[in-house]
Amino acid sequence: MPDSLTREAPRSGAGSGTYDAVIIGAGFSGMYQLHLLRDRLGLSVRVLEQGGGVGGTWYWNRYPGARCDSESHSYCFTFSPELYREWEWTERYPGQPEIMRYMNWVADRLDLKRDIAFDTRVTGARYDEASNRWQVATEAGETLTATWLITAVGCLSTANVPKIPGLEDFKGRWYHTGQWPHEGVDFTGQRVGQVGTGSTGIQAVPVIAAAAKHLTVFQRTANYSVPARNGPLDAEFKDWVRQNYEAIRTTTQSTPNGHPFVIADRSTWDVTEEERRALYEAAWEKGGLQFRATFRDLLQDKAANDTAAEFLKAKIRSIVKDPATAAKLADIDHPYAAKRPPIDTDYFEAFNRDNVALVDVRANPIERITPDGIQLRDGTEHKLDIIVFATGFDAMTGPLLRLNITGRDGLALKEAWAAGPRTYLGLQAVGFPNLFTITGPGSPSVLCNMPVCIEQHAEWIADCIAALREKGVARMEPEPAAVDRWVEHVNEAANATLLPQAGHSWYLGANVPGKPRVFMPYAGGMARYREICNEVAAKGYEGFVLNK
Ligand code: N01
Repeated sequence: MPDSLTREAPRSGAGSGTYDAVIIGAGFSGMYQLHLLRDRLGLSVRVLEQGGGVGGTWYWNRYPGARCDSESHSYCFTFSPELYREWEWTERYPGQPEIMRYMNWVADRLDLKRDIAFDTRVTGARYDEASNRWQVATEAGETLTATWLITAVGCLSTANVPKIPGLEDFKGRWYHTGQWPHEGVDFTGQRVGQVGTGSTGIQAVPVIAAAAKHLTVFQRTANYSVPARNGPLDAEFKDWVRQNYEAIRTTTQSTPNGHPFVIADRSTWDVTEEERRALYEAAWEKGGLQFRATFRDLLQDKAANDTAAEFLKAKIRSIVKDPATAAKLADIDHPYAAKRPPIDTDYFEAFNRDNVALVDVRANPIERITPDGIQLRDGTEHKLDIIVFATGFDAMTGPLLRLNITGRDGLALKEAWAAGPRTYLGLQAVGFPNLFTITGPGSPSVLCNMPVCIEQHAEWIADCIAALREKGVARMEPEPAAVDRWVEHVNEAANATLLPQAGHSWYLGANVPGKPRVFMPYAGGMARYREICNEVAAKGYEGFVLNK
């Protein structure tokens, strides 16, 4: 990829100054929010971005095999039919370099980069009650002030590197997938250890295996995966996408998780066992996240879910030739899709290679990292040249808390959320006036195809700011009772599904030691959430306190 697509020319910092709005982050959300506030509302806006270019999560996640699990014709902006029809995706699922090309193309088409300060890390944001303005501090010592502060920092941008004793003494190289070197990593002739088998790890294994001398995969929790069936898109499909822009957009906006397919309107129990198997087989052949949409009750009814789980475990046993390895890979302890379901290209097949080994670190945990590799509790040492941590993120709250946000009366967001995040609609928190969190905890966010929920949030926020300005409202924050009701509703929505049953899922914050266990995303579905947000706005921003 040409360097211009990965790193912008150096700019002279953020520049202290006074703005209507400051946006933190230049991924999908920050870019669209900038466009709406600047070009539709005519506000003065500055975007502060830690990376050297646009792209957000895609700027950092350059690990081998990095590819989106959403289909390309739905993993993009849809607010403009012209932009939508003009860009042509090449594969069913876009790879990281293609997504970066797309995001740079959009940023250039909308002339966004002139208002983005790259390489600019926010170190703190403080609400000043006297002036009713946010003061945003950067690492370079600048201070920007703004009426509106909007976080567009993503849900999965704070890398979780496990605190394993001895890492500092490791003589080889180590990397976290979410902070991958821009120049890539040469695995040729190397003995590689990979910790983690989530969506990221499952994408990385086959690619690293093909390049390395040897790959040892350290698995703590076995995972389901369905083949992605990725491949180039033909001209006919590309035409169909261009011609069906409206229909595709209607589908993604009306389904619970924002994907371009509908969930089947049949129960697992409406069909015979034979028919069920045939439907699962067809979904497996089609590939992708759509497998989850085979029956409408897979995420609500444990017995229904068991039928999918058994089908997928049998697939693992049929692909993986060594029965002991297959047994470890199929020893899955949670319902299918209760954790974010991965999709893959030859993940289970990779374990049939001579140079790939699986180590069960649930049975025999990692004890420490030695200068030469990874040592397990029973004393076994795996000698390694490179360790890859595909160990995920301090999800959803991590990227917000590290901004050091302080609201009214000196209240730190960290204190306010000490027992877990509390928001109204995932958009605002009590004590933090005029602060909006795009895809914040309590919104569908990670349970939805991200660009779909990002567009909804950015549009709702822009409409809200426009309405408040028109009414002369200077300050907005939620009523405590509205937050209580919303938190209760988020819990109810989660408990109506099997999602909380994956006790170690990052949806619950369980992957980060010491993090409060609270189910963070809103599981009631994106379409329903959109209706609720529209209703709140139509009722004059019901549940918010508005001050002139
Ligand atoms: O992270 P994860 P991820 N010792 O948290 C293991 C999105 N995404 O980066 O389950 C040993 O899911 C951990 O084990 P356990 C997507 O939303 C999107 O893979 O905690 N193992 C688990 O196996 C996804 O869900 C796409 O027991 C340790 C793994 O590391 C989200 O990002 C692609 C450990 C972490 O899995 C996060 O996925 C990729 C330890 N100390 C990701 N600590 C696209 O759509 C953690 N683990 C492109």
